[in-house]
Amino acid sequence: MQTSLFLQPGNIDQCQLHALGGAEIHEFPQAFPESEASTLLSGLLRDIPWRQEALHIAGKRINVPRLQCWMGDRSSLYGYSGMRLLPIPWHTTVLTIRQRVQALAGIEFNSVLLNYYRDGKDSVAWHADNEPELGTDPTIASVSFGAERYFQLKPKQRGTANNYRLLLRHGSVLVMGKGLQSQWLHQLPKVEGLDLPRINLTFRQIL
Ligand SMILES: O=C(O)CCC(=O)C(=O)O
Ligand SMILES: [Mn+2]
Repeated sequence: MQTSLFLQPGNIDQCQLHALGGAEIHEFPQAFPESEASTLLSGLLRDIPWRQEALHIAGKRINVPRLQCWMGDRSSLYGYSGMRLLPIPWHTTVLTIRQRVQALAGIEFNSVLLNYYRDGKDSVAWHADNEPELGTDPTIASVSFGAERYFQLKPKQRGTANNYRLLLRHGSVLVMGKGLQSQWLHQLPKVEGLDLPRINLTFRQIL
């Protein structure tokens, strides 16, 4: 039977569990094999209409240190840090990626935020993805292509657990489960001297 290929929450041979205090991450280090991941990376670099978004702080426009694209069903309007992002329609390559990710996560997603880190100077600062439109404690699936970078995590309440980090491999998927957005913060720090691009897709369910 087809569904038996996908034991929940994914292909168990390939799944590594990271148990953090009060939260779990399921990592699929090779959800997309090397050559497929490389084809997907170059397709996304070429085809996605990457945009420079900006924050407006104290009357100043500050560019976020990465390029982005918000994609999804028409209803999935999303905003954070004062930004409103209108989704563009699904790109076929991204739909192919979503299919694999949904099978691993065992749930459906109606939107995705794509981030393009052009080199080690691009980054994302400490945050949790806990905007009201994601509901309470959402499951978010994160796909990485390109340069390997560290994903750092720290508990929101200091002293309740040790900080944690994991390497985001080319073609890997992280399924960030319950507790991760409510109890933890995450970031992708800058890397000195890194001259290679990375693309990340975080699949979400906007309610
Ligand atoms: O690039 C990553 O791995 C993380 C991106 C992220 O946390 C986000 O877009 O909310
Ligand atoms: Mn995030």
